[in-house]
Amino acid sequence: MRTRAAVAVEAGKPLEVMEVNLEGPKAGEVLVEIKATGICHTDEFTLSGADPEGLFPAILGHEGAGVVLEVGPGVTSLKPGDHVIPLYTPECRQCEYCLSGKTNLCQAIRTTQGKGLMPDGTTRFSMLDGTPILHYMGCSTFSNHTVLPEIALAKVRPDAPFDKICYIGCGVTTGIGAVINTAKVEIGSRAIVFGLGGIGLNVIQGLRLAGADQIVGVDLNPAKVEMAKRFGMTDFVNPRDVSGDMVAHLVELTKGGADYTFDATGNVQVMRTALEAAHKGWGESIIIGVAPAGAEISTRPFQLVTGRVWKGTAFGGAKGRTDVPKIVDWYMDGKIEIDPMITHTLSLDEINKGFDLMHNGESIRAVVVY
Ligand code: NAD
Ligand code: DAO
Ligand code: ZN
Repeated sequence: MRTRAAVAVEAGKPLEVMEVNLEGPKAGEVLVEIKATGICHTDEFTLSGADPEGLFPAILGHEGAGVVLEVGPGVTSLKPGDHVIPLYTPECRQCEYCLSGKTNLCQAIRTTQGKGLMPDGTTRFSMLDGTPILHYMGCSTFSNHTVLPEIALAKVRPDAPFDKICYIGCGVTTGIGAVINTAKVEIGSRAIVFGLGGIGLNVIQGLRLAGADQIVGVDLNPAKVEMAKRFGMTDFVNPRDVSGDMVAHLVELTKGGADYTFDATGNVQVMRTALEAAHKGWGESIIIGVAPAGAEISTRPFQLVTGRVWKGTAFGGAKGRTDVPKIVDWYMDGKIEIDPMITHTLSLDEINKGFDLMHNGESIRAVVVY
């Protein structure tokens, strides 16, 4: 079939909206009509060329929601008409990683997904002249139609709005999951969140859900304050307003250091501050941000010797097929909020505007509605 997609032709160039060819689903695969997709910082990271694993030409986008149109041979858990959210972290429930119960990093299709290919080693997308186009994070939601492996789709309730629940495909789940699955924050905790963007705000609402007493937000952009307060931030620190040592300031503000700190900036200096602002003896610091290629983190080992713990999280530690439908229910039941974070809605033709809004710090989430 033919469909319309925003193609990342090469790094550092705007996306080009064009008609592309899409082959139907092969064994174990599913054809999905994408109804809405968020634009995440990670798409920007890859498009900019800063992602060492970025491949081109490709169809980016990994934060979508849509409807199953057709299933390939052997697909048993989905049927045409089902509403789904694509998963860049699949859940096969059979691999060593899935069965370990210790991680959400299913490895069933890791190798081919990392190469921009379907599990059989081929791509379903091509340009009208036949040039192959690669998949991205196994999702490629910047296309009106896409093909995914069955294990990379979460079936969700049909009454949930696509233009809101697409955000559960990355930002919402990553932020809330970092709090609940990775940090396992307890009621009454003190926490610091570095970076109040699309991920950090969801860390904040996760902390509120978990019953944290103090939620300190840190950002260089004061325009983020109002929204962060709305989601539960109790204190705000702009590093530019702190004249002395930032760690000492945060330790004093949290009366000895935070029980949990979260980096949602991707800046390795911030990651160090986050670790060192965690409470001596038990504080845990969770890295969510994706740092530039070649960047390294450092601290004095004594910070760990004295009980601080450094952890990282991908997709908030969520097992997609199991957890994503539950998070959709939380949204529909009013347990979590999404609507205020969708600051801009665009058409596919306007997708590059979504990247501009992100660069300028003007959007939390821009969503493309097909
Ligand atoms: P965003 O651009 O919306 O937000 C980043 C925020 O950090 C902005 O508000 C910015 O002002 C602030 N910031 C930047 N530098 C800062 C500094 N030095 N000190 C304080 N604040 C600073 O980005 P986002 O969509 O929220 O994504 C955040 C990070 O999370 C990115 O690195 C992204 O790639 C990563 N991410 C990780 C996962 C995962 O599974 N681990 C998933 C999605 C995104
Ligand atoms: O299993 O080796 C692996 C890698 C899984 C990829 C996890 C990516 C998470 C961070 C990227 C940000 C996603 C938007
Ligand atoms: Zn698996």
